Amino acid sequence: MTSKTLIIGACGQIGSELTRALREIHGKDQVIASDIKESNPEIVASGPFEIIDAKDYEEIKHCVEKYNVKTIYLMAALLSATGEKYPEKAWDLNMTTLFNVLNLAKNKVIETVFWPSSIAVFGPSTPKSNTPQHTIMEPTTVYGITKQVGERWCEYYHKNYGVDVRSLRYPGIISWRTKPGGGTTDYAVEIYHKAIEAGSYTCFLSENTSLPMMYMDDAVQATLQLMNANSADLSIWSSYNLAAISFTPAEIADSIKKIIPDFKVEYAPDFRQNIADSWPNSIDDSLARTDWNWSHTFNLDAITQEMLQKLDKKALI
Ligand code: AKB
Repeated sequence: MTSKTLIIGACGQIGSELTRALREIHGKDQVIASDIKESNPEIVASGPFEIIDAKDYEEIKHCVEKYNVKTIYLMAALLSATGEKYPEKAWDLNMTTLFNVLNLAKNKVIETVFWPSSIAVFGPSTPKSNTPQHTIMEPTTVYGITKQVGERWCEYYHKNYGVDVRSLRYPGIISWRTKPGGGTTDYAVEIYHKAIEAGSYTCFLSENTSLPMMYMDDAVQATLQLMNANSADLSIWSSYNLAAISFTPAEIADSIKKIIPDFKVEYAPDFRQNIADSWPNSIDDSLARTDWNWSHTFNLDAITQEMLQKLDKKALI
């Protein structure tokens, strides 16, 4: 039996796209999708799917043994905004699932792990522009704390137990197929949906809040590139800085207005403004670019064109 890949959190925004991409590359039966419930009918129908509570080590192990899984992508997490509403739940989910997967690798049940980190590892004392890989990290959100601590554990498991765990500090990810849930950068997806559905949007961040962002196709590409890289070429075993573009809500609105001239945006910042203000506005990802040849493709106008075109088609189906 050939070795397989398991995606935990396969119904979510990034997990669903990774499942789709990996199934296209390796064949649908090579990639096992799993989640706590069947919330993405397309993913459930497009190959093997298992309900797994990733907080339960034995449940993951059972699935791994059933399918001969050697690689796990752990994409389940509570994000920054939801994490602030349920701090203990965020800590429990984000850390327990990470330990379960790291321990499966430590115990040689699996060989390789991908675990996403985030720009949320940074905080108000971090240099805001062109934020370096190694810098002050004092995150103020529970989500950011779990990502920062998780990075330390990834590096610890690599150095002390030889675990091959790879990670990226994702910026805000923009995609049309599956909506994000519970993040601070979600506005940059919502705005496209509302532009098509209503011609107007009330943004929960202020107009000049600049944040690092990336189109989903670039994020999937980066993830697969890192996972395919030769381990000898990797200099970071905590999590790589990763960047594409940065923009503000006003800039994304202007980009949309080039295609929908009557589009209207209002600004009503809420608790997520504080979170956004604590994060960098641009990221230095030169190590990713030199270690494994990362480069992004999509700029803001290219993202806007794709998003509006795809969402418009989706609305018509
Ligand atoms: C969030 O906004 O919480 C996430 C992230 C930047 O990790 N999209």
